[in-house]
Amino acid sequence: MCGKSSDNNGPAPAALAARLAGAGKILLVTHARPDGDALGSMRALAEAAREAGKTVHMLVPDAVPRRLAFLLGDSPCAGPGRFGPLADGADVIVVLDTCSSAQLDDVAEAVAAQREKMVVIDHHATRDDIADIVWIDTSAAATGVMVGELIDRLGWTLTRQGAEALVAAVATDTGWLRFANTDARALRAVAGWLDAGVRTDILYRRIYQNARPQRLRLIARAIESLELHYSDRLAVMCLRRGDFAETGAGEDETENIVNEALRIGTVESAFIVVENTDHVRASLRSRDLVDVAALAARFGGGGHPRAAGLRSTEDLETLKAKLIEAWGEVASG
Ligand SMILES: [Mn+2]
Repeated sequence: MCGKSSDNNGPAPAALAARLAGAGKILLVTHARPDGDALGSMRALAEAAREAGKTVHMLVPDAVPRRLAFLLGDSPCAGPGRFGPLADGADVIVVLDTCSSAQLDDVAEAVAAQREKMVVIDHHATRDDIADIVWIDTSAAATGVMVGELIDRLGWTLTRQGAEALVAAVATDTGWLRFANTDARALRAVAGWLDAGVRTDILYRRIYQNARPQRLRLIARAIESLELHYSDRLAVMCLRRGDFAETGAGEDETENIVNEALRIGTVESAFIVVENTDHVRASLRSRDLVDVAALAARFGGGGHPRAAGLRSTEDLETLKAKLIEAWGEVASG
């Protein structure tokens, strides 16, 4: 069981707050390929906990994407090799924005060994049994919304940098407050953080209008690769190793490219299959018809019904063909 999940009024957030209030040393961990919600939530909780007198460390299981590194400010963020010593020294370990072992990459096994110290704050439906205190609220637009509520519950102080990190968390997970998960709860939370002096225009520019030319060339390659299947209802794009080599773009410069295909009116779901150095991965997006989290789960991945992902050891063409076939089964079923 990963069972003490609950809404905002259930026992999980109260138990989680009590654990954090009583801790002196806190280790914050988020998922591999961290996004704005992962990093923003982690930074805000770190800032607030430090203000409350706690010793806090942050850790990601792989690398921090350079376009989002500013969200961590000058706070150091450890890599997977430091998990052991930091976890041994911590009173509590908070896993943010995931409850999936697969998403913890190289630290997944070490996390399992620290189970009694682990607590989880997450809004994804995909979950493994990694802790007893698990606050999962799938109705929350972002983990950042939950972190803001937790900081309020604890009576901790959110710094302006913390508020900015939470606006970034919620805005990036909602497509800048456009996606179906955008709700009044998220907008009220963001409004409170704007009152703290956060400038969304500056934040937008830093996150979305700060790319290298190589990324735009990579987007062009992805769009050039577009295939449409099932009467133009499924869009599939690919990025191969050669696309990265020839454009000079990095493997961390693919974020959101999958959404480009949703510009097409007939498209119900969009996939991008990406060949990385040591594996192939896919990002899946959907409107209402198909639950892509369930589809990703068939391939060992997970996420949200409208936004999910997976990694595979198959080659790109094989994985692409299997995904296209699986979508057909789910969409017609
Ligand atoms: Mn999230």
